[in-house]
Amino acid sequence: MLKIWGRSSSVNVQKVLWTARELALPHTAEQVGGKFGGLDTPEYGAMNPNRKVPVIDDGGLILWESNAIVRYLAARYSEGALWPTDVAVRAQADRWMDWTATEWQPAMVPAFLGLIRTPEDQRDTAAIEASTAKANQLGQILEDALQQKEYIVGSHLTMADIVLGCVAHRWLSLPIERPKTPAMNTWYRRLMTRPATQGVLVLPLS
Ligand SMILES: N[C@@H](CCC(=O)N[C@@H](CS)C(=O)NCC(=O)O)C(=O)O
Repeated sequence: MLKIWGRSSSVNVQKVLWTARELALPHTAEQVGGKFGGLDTPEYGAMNPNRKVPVIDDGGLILWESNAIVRYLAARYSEGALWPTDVAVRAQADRWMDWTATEWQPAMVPAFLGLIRTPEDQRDTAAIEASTAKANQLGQILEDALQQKEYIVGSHLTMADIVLGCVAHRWLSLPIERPKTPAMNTWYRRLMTRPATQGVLVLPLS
């Protein structure tokens, strides 16, 4: 059975939990990392030398890096659905997944850590403001791309919506000033009606 390690408050773990639930894959999920600890054992280091979450074990295949895990699960268990078979469509899904991991997600990290995980009197306001401005600028790119679209690529949910959706959940839930993003809000609400997101994309952020 698929095993997933990682605290469910992690956006990167949420991507994997949602994918497993979306595909109705029988799985176990172990809370490790953050306040749960467990990343400094020799056994965990052997699975992921980065000592980060998430990690999966699927029938002996140990894998880390959240987007790689989502791609693997989609390719193995959801060809033609979460995993677009058309190479050009898949390239666009990959493009949005890589953009999320390398641009949008890192841009909002200082704002997230400052506003959600740091006591008010210890916050670096300048860092939070710079992070918010960058995350908002990038959020506008996704807003523009979602105009007149139900999903980010193609006509149905793909792996790219899952990865983007987890990060959009975080951005849309941060206590910051944001530009108006009606297309993103409609898309996000559509994603949040899916049973697989219930209990995974939760509030408040923590
Ligand atoms: N690029 C990696 C990043 C993994 C990562 O940074 N994970 C964080 C949580 S989001 C982590 O393990 N932090 C240490 C901890 O939770 O104790 C991925 O996408 O899987």
